Amino acid sequence: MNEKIAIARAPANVALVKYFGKRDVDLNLPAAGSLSLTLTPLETTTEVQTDPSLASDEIFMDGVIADPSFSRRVSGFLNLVREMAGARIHARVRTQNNFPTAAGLASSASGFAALAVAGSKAYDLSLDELRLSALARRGSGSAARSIPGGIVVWEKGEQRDGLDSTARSIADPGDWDLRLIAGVTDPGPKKIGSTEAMECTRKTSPYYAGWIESTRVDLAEAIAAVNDRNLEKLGEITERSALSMHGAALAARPAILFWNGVTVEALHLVRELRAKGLQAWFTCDAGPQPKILCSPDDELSIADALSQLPGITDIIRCKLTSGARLI
Ligand code: 2P0
Repeated sequence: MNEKIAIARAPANVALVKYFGKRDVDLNLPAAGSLSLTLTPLETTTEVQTDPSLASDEIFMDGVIADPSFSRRVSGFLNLVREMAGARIHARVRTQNNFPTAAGLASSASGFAALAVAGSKAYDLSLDELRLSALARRGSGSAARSIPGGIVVWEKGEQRDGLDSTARSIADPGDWDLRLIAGVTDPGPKKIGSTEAMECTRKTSPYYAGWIESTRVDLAEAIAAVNDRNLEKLGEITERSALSMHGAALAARPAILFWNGVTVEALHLVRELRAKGLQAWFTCDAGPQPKILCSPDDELSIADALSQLPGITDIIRCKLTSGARLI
């Protein structure tokens, strides 16, 4: 196999119905389905260049050699791609995010989605969207959801091999104008990784079973709310899914607390804004950054209120976009 280059760009996604718990850790198979928004402007751009002269993979993040644990994760993912392609040749990978890495802003989702698209192309694999989604999932569960665009459902799947645990779009970006505002409270990397947090919650939280059961109901109701374009209903499900996820994690032993004080203030703010008649609903992932689902009409007032909250250092206004693609 000769030298080949492919470059892909993938958007981040934020789940409204959260994924938090695995039925298979090695294959990144979720214990329940989830629903997310594929969002611009948060994105990762990744170049994969196969090179017969390399003795091992070379991974660069933002122009410098990546740290060993990240490099091992990327190389492990490339091994899957090589296995599928029947190839042995190593690759040089250059990846770049346009937002803080590993801070609960979904960098692993956009990162592994971009790597799946660029890597499969560089190794001459021809994969359709569902197979790309299943491949991206092996790198990071939520990456499955950054392959399609718009509003996305990632199925739990029933098969043990996980080939039916893939993500698909249930609404295109132009079908419904939803907005999401991400507040940055702390751009540093999070204290506990998602996999470790999920496994600790699954094994020790007395609320884990209830959390997974409630997610099944939330997912069905959220899909119906999307089909009806009912923002009120989707917002209500969004906020309760996030709070239930964090509740289950808080009840783990030892307790997992992703939030800081600003996250809590942001939740109070969202509830106050809603009491004043604005359409705003809180969500938060495996980090302290508050995120607000809102209507386009209320977006600017909500962004303004969030940016004035002490401790918010930046806000990122997001809207729906199309999925990962080659550039
Ligand atoms: C989500 N999170 O649905 C949930 C909410 C975090 C909280 O998907 O272990 O980094 O690699 O599958 O993809 C973060 O999960 O975890 C995530 P792994 P990933 O967005």
